[in-house]
Amino acid sequence: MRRILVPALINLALILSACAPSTDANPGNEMPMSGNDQSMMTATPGSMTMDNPEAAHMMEPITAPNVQPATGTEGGQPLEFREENGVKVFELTTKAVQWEILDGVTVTAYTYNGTVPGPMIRVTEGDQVRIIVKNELPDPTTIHWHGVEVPNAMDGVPDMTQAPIQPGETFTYEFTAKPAGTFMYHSHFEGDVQVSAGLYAPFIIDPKEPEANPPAVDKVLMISESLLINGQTYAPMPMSGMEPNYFTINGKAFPATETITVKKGDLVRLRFIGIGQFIHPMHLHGVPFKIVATDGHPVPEAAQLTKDTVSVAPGERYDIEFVATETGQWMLHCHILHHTTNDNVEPGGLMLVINVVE
Ligand SMILES: [Cu+2]
Repeated sequence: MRRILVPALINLALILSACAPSTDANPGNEMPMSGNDQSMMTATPGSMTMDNPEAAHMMEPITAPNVQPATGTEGGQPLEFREENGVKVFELTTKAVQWEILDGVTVTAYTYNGTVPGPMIRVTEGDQVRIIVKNELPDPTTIHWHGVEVPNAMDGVPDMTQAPIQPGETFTYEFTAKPAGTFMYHSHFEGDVQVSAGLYAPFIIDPKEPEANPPAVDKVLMISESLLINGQTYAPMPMSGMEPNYFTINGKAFPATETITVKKGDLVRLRFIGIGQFIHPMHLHGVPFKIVATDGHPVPEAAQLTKDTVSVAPGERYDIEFVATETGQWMLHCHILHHTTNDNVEPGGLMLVINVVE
């Protein structure tokens, strides 16, 4: 596969560099543009806007000077905060690290606080939240609070709602956490590269009124992809020659994914978050589940589908619940079966074990 990928990548670069400049070759582009000002333009995977030299970032390996191995080993862990006059204050630092997705397989990652995913921000609905972001990446960045209802100036869209946070600079986001549900935060600057490189993390808002029937086990599973060619990390995309060869749940590929141990009879909640660039039909063995929330919003009980597979598309969240009625080691995996491989070797990728014990 590597032998195929490398020429494909070179061919693609040659083809794209040969493309004649064109101003109307990107009809599907959602970003507004005026005149020749392309400062707002972010190259969309598959779009033919590569005459813009800015778009070349898509084809380059992810690098940073003096990248060190990550000190943390587990992403998505709760981030500590301090209280200042009733405000919950969190601190994030964006930085590049070497992140191990699998024994002996390491990617160059852009991270929040050194892990993939970044740390989980978990607050209660109505909390006043302040997040201080220091950018230690070699590139500008911003943070978008995906699904959270924030004031426009806090929305994190570069050159639209704020100036990009330049390397070495700090920016402070502040808003009221609402509504309750499963959300995330991620880079919105050259997102095709920075999000794929690891700038994503869960943002959970618990309801003000405690839940009547809280689950015994409550896990967030962020699904993404990586592309490694000859030890170099690239941002994978749904684009010829740029497809991923590794697939991760919370920054790890099977068998490095977490085994979730639950007791027989436990109510289990899994919060799927699609943060990669591909759709993943996640399939649970053993028992069916109910979809209790979509994109953070509760599904009324009468409308909850009972399923054993749910397709999680980029940007989507599905909270599923099931009662672990049977003991044993039950697989949870993507049913696009190429996604359960590591560089074309099965098993791997988007698989994890739900271990139901007495
Ligand atoms: Cu998949």
